[in-house]
Formats: sequence, C-alpha cells, structure tokens
Amino acid sequence: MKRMKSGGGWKAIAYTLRMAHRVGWLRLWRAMRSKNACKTCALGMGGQAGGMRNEAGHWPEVCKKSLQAMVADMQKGLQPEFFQRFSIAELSSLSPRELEWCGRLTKPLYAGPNDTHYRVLDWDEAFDGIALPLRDRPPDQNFFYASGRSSNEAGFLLQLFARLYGTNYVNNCSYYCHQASGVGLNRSLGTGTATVTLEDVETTDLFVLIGGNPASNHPRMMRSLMNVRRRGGHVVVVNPVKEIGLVNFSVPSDWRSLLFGSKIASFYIQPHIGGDIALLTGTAKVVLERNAIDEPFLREATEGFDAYRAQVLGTSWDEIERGSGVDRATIVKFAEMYLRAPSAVFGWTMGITHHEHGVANVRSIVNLALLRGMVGRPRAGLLPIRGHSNVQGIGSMGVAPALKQKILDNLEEYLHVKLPQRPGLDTMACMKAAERGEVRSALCLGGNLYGSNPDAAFARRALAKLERIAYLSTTLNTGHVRGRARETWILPVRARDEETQPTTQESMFNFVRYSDGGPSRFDGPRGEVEIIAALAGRALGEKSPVNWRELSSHCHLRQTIAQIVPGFEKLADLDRTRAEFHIGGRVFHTPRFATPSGKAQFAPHAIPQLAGSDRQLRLMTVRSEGQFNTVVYEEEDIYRGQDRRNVVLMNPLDIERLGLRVEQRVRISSVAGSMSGIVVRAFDIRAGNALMYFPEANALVPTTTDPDSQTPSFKCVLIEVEPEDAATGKESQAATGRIPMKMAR
Ligand SMILES: Nc1nc2c(c(=O)[nH]1)N[C@H]1C(S)=C(S)[C@@H](COP(=O)(O)OP(=O)(O)OC[C@H]3O[C@@H](n4cnc5c(=O)[nH]c(N)nc54)[C@H](O)[C@@H]3O)O[C@H]1N2
Ligand SMILES: Nc1nc2c(c(=O)[nH]1)N[C@H]1C(S)=C(S)[C@@H](COP(=O)(O)OP(=O)(O)OC[C@H]3O[C@@H](n4cnc5c(=O)[nH]c(N)nc54)[C@H](O)[C@@H]3O)O[C@H]1N2
Ligand SMILES: [Mo]
Repeated sequence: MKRMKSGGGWKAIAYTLRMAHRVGWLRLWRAMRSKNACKTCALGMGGQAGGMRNEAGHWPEVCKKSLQAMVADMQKGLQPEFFQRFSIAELSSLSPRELEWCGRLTKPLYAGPNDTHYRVLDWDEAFDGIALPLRDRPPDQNFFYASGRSSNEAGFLLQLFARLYGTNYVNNCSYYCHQASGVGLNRSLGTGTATVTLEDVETTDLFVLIGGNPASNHPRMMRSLMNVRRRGGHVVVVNPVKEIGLVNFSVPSDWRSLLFGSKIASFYIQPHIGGDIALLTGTAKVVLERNAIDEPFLREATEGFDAYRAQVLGTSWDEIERGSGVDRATIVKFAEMYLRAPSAVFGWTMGITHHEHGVANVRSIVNLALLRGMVGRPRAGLLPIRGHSNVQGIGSMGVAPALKQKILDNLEEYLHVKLPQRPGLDTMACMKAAERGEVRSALCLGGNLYGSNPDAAFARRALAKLERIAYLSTTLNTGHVRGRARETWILPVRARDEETQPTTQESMFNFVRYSDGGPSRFDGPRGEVEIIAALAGRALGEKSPVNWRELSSHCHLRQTIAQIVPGFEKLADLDRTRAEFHIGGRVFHTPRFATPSGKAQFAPHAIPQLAGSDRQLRLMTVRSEGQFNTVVYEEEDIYRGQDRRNVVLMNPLDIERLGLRVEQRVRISSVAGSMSGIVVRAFDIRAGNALMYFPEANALVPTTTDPDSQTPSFKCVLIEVEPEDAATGKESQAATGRIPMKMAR
C-alpha cells in the first residue's frame, strides 16, 4: 500500500462520501449537524453551537473518526435471531472490526456458565439478575468501571451508586490513559487538567507536541497547529516515529490547506521510545547554561528550582545522548527554538503517559516550561491532549477510587450519610484482585476491559474468575465474547445523540458542552442514567438515602452535581440558559498555582535506565488511523501506508542487523506472551524501536505499571523478533471471520 504524502485531505473527504452513501446522505447530515458534543476525541466539538463546531465557534469541523463513530451508531439493530444463530464460540472468532459491524445492540443479553449462546432477556429480568445478588456481597468484592464516552450525568450516578453501596472500587479508563498527566500536573501545579484555552493554543508562538499523533487521533487539532504555523509560529514534534500527518496535513475544511497541504512540523525530533526525559533534560541544560531562565518568575512562582538545576547541570551530555538517542546538536537546535519563542504551549499524549516513568515524563515537561515562565500566562501553558470525548468529565464527576475531599464533604452533608473510607482501587488493581478471586463482580459503563488491558491472557483469566460482569454497551466488542465472567450481562444503551434528555460533557479545555440528545434509532436501548438508577434502586433497596427515580431526571442530576462538584455550579441553570461554560479555576493565566503554597513545584528526575539487550527492541503499541481504541473500523492504516494490522514496523537498520527481510513472517515474544505470523515492514522509526497495533499487541504487553499513576507501560515493551519457519507460520492475528457480515445482520 502506498503511503500518503500528507494526512487528511481528499482521502478524508472521499471517506465521508462513502460513509454517507452507506447510511443515507440526509440521515448522516442531520446526525452530524445535531446539537451534541462529538463522540470521539476530547477536543469538544459540537454541543449547543451545533454539530461540527469547535469551542472557538469555527465551522465546519469534521473528522473521519466522528463519521465512523456516527455511522457505527446508525447501523442496523441486532435481532434476537442473531444470537440464536451464532454461538459465543463463533462470535469469539470475529475480529474487533467484524464485531463492531455486526450491528447495534438492542436487547439485554445474558450468558451463564453452561450457555453456548447469548440469550435475550427482558429488562426487569436483567436488572434483577445483576442487582439483587449485590445485596448479599461485601461491597469491596465488586468494582465499577467507566470508559470515557458516557455523560457527566451517568458518571456521577455510577459513582454515587458505588459509594452508597459501600465501595471505593470505582475507576475509569484514564488509568490506562492520561492518569500520569493528572498525577504529574497535580504534583507540579495542584491542578490535573490543561492550563490553557483553545485560543492560547492557536495563538502561541511555539507548540511542542510530544508523544502524540493528533493527525490521526485528534484530527481537528490539526487546524490549530496549521494556524500556529500560518501566524509565523513553530511546531516542534517529538516522536520516535515519523508520522506523515505531523509533517504535512491537508485540513479538509480549509481550501488552501486542502489544495496545497499545510506544513505542520517546523522541526521533527525522533528520540528513542522512553527517551523523553533525557531529551527534556538536555533541552533544560541548554536553557540553564545560557542563563535564559525567567528569574523573577522562578523566584516568585516556583519552589525546588535549585535542586532541579543541580540535577540537570550534573547530567552529562553523554548520558543525555545515550538516553534520548538524539545528538547534542539537535537538542541544542530545539532549545534555541524554545529560547527564541515569546510564548510556548507543550501538548502531549500517550507517548508520554504509557510508561513506567509516565509521571516523571509529565513532570519533566512541566519543569522545562517553568524554566522560562511558560505556565501561568496567556498563550502559554500545558495541554494533556485527552482521549475519550468525556473522559475528563467522568473524572470530574468522581468516577475515581478517591473522591476529592470537597466533593466527599459536600456529598456527605447533602445526603446525611457517611461514605466508605476504605481506600479504593485503580483499574489494574481491580483486575489483579479479580484474578486473585478477591473481587467477584464488575459493572462496566462502556469500554472494553478485555481489549484495553495489557496481557490479554491475564485479562481473560481475571475476568473469567469473576462470578458476574455486566456491560452497558452500544455495540458488540471482543470483551463480550472473550472477557466473560461465569455470568455475563450486556445491556444495550442509547448513544449520546439518541438520549431522550440532554446530557453534558467536558472537553480537554475544561469546557462543558450541552448535548440535546435526539430521536432514538431503535426500539430497545435505554439511557445510561435510567439503567444505572434502576440497578442502584434494586441493589440498595429500602436503605437507600436517595430517590433513584428522581435521580433519573438528568435535569435533577445536574442540579445535584452543581451543589456537589466545585466548578460545576453553572450546571444548575444550564437547562434554562443553555450557556456552555469553562469550569472555574482550571485555566492559569496568572503565575499563581493551586498547590498549597500557591507555587509551582520543580521535580528533578534522573534519566531512567531502560533495560534491554542487543537482540531486543523496544516496542510501542499504538492506534491506526482506522480504529478507535479497541474498536477497529478498518483493517488498513492509510497514514502509515499499511494494508493490514498484523505487522511490526521496524527501522531498516534493525531489519538488517537482526538478519530479517521485509515481508518476512516473524514470531514476536516478550515476557507476557508471543504472537506469530507477524509481517516485518520497514518504517521511519528510531533504530532500536518497533511499532505494533493495539489491541492485538496486548498479547505482548506485561502488566507492569508506573508506581505513581498505575498506568501500564503500553509504549515500552521489550521484544524479540525471530524469523518464523514458513511451514509452521500461522496467522494468529488477522482473525478471519467465519460469519459473512451480510448474514450476520
Ligand atoms: N482515530 C482515533 N482517535 C483517537 C483514538 C483512537 O483509537 N483512534 N483514541 C482516543 C484515545 S482514548 C486517546 S488516549 C488518544 C490517543 O492519542 P495518541 O497518544 O496520539 O495515540 P497512540 O496511537 O497511542 O500514539 C501515540 C504516539 O506516541 C508516539 N510514541 C510512542 N512512544 C513514545 C515515546 O516514548 N516518546 C514519544 N515522544 N512518543 C512516543 C507514537 O509514535 C505515536 O505517534 O486518541 C483518542 N483519539
Ligand atoms: N496496548 C495498548 N493498550 C491500550 C492502549 C494503547 O495505546 N496500547 N490505550 C489505552 C487507552 S489510552 C484507553 S483510553 C483504553 C480504552 O479502553 P476502553 O475505554 O475500556 O475501551 P474502548 O475501546 O474505548 O471501548 C469501546 C466500547 O465502548 C462501547 N461504547 C461506545 N459508545 C458508548 C456509549 O455511548 N455508551 C456506552 N455505555 N458504551 C459505549 C462500545 O460497546 C465499544 O465497544 O485502552 C488502553 N489500552
Ligand atoms: Mo485513552
């Protein structure tokens, strides 16, 4: 498959036309124009200003991913006959893509220990089956998980349910995502989210993009980066892989960009996987050696500078070059660009957080920004580029193992109850407790814990040990068939734009969007809030201090949240004003921070020693252009020019050094497992490193986590690559579906 010369552009437009054809032009147009926050990434498009509009009001903002998500939600509903016809074993042989395109879930489903097929239940049976056994269980034998696509209202209710039930075993997908950003930013600045607005990003002089591929994963951010360049600013990309869309991107909604393409990266630096701390230390060393620091800012607004300076100056260039894989001249050039920039924003994604030193990575970025006073003023600051469209809101609502003290106090006062004090568990800790048999049941609001977990064999084992698991989902995924407990329930939910009552979401810029909902597309699925309220009412019965029926009104929920969650006060009037808003206290335009002393905290970090021998490569597991997390929409990755997913992308030097050939089948192994039938492909990636696609490659990722954020090291797995005997080479990954898709519907 040929690689594109530019990301976005006509390919994206042609795709839009194909998708429109699939579900009908008018239907798709109406759906995309509806007043609902976009379902995919957390840039926060749409909402009250109308679909396809960003929070700065720009229109039209559309990306392939939002179309894919929309078209998937608009596909036909699955009929009960489907589950009579196809066994769970047959469904297990389907790839993530095939499962996604089977159709929308419309009826509650159940499979017990001896069932070969899912059975359709009515709602009451399902609610009783899931909720009543909870009454007899110690609360800490259950956990509650949320992905990041559900509403604030559903998230708030889920955690309220868990806490009134009596457990803090509540967490969300951020533990596999941006948790390191939250922890790192909190320790450095006392805040866990972006310090900047969208306008800051668009008007900054230098945008440093570290460890992310927004061309593919946050396409609408590319307009902002294009704008930075058009204003004469610079974009520096730090990424082991040369991602074509970060070199050149055609913004489909801008004719000039569409026709001629827009240069994105002014400078592209390719460190080793895990080499960012070394690179950032080197950059800071240049800033310090040239005494180009903002002294008044450092004196008045920060603490810990001396120790940090000593650590950086004490690190040798040899260590820096070896640790980063980048030569001194390149680092000096980057530092000089930083020194010349009157303002700078640092943005990062999973290349920074998916490491055992994820928090140290994040704090190293903050350190570098602080040196020149690039936090706490307009047009400068820090931006964790979030994943799921409402993952930030789900966290704000308290779907986390520990509630913020203020929320806890408010809740206790409001409800006149004592909430559980026993410490909660993060996602990996819940999975491990499940494997040990200490946790016995789980309730999952969206997501796919099987597909998103490291070490797929472990994930399957842990989930299979559970007595009960209930999934609230829109479509079938691998978790439903490979991540089953002894008893499994699947409850079909409405998508955001099918909700009968409005919902709210929070963008990565701390902007709260109001989504109208819309007409339901199927008979069957129910609203998430309605389902959670029904389960909570049954599980808690008489002793519940709240009226769950009352709480199934979203408007009532918003009023409750407004009283409980600081910063969300404006939710109380939102149904009347419809005025979307920025959450108070999150944007930092003055150099006073939310730490106890009001000062930002420097944190010295030594360069991590990454293990590995000459025979091993460091593997990152990443997304392709055609997927959204564990949901694969297309097998190909057009940006990286790959026609299939069971590939390992390597530097040509490594291919030669290891005695391999391009297109050769290999077996890849790590401490966690192995995969065979993988095809070797050459790619522009720093030598010593390799790339494979998630979720398939989770067979190789061990469950080791960053001790500070409990985030798995999805981006730094030591692997060995061995040629496979052609005769025994089996295709393990390109799961060939046995159910023709037409029949499946
Ligand atoms: N199309 C699409 N959009 C999505 C998603 C999706 O699956 N598909 N998922 C959503 C979610 S939940 C998230 S969290 C985001 C994820 O967005 P990204 O973080 O952009 O996604 P990844 O594919 O994990 O890619 C990480 C990037 O980091 C680079 N990288 C890997 N290791 C390192 C390292 O050690 N250092 C540096 N500097 N770079 C490194 C990789 O080369 C890759 O370009 O996207 C969101 N948007
Ligand atoms: N190896 C490796 N593993 C990773 C990553 C990686 O880069 N590499 N990335 C990690 C990251 S960043 C993340 S965020 C996690 C993602 O982990 P999760 O959030 O657990 O998984 P998703 O694939 O996003 O969940 C998709 C499912 O959500 C359901 N769904 C979709 N829309 C809705 C809705 O509106 N409501 C409800 N209730 N359900 C809905 C659908 O059934 C769909 O199958 O994976 C992590 N795992
Ligand atoms: Mo994520």
